[in-house]
Amino acid sequence: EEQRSLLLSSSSCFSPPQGVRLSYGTAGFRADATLLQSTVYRIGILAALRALKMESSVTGIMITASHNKVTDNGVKVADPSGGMLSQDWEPFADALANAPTPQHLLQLITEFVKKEKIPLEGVRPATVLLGRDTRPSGESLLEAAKQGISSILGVAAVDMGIVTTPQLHWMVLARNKGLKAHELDYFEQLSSSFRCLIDLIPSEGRMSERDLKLVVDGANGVGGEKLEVLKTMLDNLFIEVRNSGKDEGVLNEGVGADFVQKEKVVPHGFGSQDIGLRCASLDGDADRLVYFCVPPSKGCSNIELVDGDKMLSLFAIFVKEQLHTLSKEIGENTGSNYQPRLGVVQTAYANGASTNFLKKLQLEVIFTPTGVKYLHEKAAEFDIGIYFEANGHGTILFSESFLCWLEARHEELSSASKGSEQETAALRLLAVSKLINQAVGDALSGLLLVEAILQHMGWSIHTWSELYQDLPSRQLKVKVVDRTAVVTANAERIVVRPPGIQEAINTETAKYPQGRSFIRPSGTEDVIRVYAEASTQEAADSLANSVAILVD
Ligand code: 16G
Ligand code: ZN
Repeated sequence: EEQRSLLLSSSSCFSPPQGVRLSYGTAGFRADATLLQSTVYRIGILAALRALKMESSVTGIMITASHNKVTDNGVKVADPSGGMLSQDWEPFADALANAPTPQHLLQLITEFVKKEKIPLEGVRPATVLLGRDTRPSGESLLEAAKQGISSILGVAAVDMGIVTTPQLHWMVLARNKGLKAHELDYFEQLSSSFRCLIDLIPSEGRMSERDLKLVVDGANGVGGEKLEVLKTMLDNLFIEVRNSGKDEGVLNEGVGADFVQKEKVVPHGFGSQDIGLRCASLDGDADRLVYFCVPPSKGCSNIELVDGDKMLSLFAIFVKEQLHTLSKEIGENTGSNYQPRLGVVQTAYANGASTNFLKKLQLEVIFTPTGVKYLHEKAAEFDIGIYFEANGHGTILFSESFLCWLEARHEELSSASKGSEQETAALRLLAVSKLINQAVGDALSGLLLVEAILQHMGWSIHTWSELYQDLPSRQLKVKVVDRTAVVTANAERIVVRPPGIQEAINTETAKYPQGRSFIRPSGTEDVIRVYAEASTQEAADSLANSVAILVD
């Protein structure tokens, strides 16, 4: 009864916006910030219920609209695992957001609590961690989330302040493992595992000071701000942060990983003074990362882009090399028969050249639909699963059982053959598992891993970039009335509805050497996205255009 009246009174302060239907898309709710008060309040309720349902654990709420414009905002929930909200709760999120009155809302909650058997009374207190990016609207939305959380008895909200999306996910995971989960602990873990990887580099590989310099575009968002702190804890890497959000620039405007990856041009604040330097770009909430080089001459405006596919390739090469070393025999010791399963996960957007490259490395390549939750889930099926979207979101997941085995193996090796290449390989993999965010793709930890591996290999960004040559590609979007009319299968690589379209796409594609094209409904906008690649840029453009006409 107390619970009922609490919910009724608090929800009366948050009426949903008129005439808009919100849906928990690929990455939570996103809209113009002025529309989101009631949704965020309701997501506060959901995250609190989720924490109670999962045996009074810790869940999280992140308020961000990532790479979208500064006036937008959004909200998403981190599950106790640190990953995305379990997909079977998404319909409940939709229903909550769209309930027209407090009475409807209460009824929905009552039914859901019953159906899911969520314990409301006599339970241990649960916690929801709250975070937000640098958007000005974040402060009042965070208040709304707090109101939602505290309208569920037995659940406390803890405000982590302005954090990157991956930091918030990391904190949720750390708290549920009973570990320290403050921002300083995060920085500590990243910087110490980075140092560990650097210390394990064979001495002949050391780079010159100039090669240790990296210039980072912070998208005028939270990532740049955090990197300014993190970089002071690092030796052996000299980071200059631009677009850190401290000066004039606007969040995501002409800057950031999404802009750089889609437009293939240098972000604001970069130019001819950076020719020859290694550059990287974060997105607005620092869960995406791409690398790039400023083009050598004025006439050529296209940057040399090193995207998520190439990060995946770099990580895969390094991990595979360590696994190989680890499996080598040492003297009488026959090593171990255990063969950990290494797999990589991509989406249809992965450049065809990257998929070929990975297959040549004899890696198991799996495809999933677009969206972190799908990739993450697949990667988690391997002992070591590496996933990346071409747009720069990705990470490496290590299974608990593999890590246990690795710890034990390392113990064994360090007593039997300390300093052996096998022991060093084990140490490297352990360091990678601590450096790379196990909850979600993280631009800051990804950046440190890239830097450590480049130093380990003694590679320049060009050596890395030349692992393979990207096929020219083009992305277009077509505005449509009803994007749900397009239904895809086979990880979005085939259209099954409307009938006939796939055949027409096949006919167009067949006209181009190395042609590949697909369409899919966006999960975040009312558009159908078109992707095409072919052996030349002209061909890719022309294929994309003719496929776009089929959609119209
Ligand atoms: C969201 C997804 C991202 C995906 C993008 C596709 C998360 C955290 N983010 O930003 O992974 O690439 O949507 O957008 O899942 P689209 O469906 O509009 O093409
Ligand atoms: Zn993002």
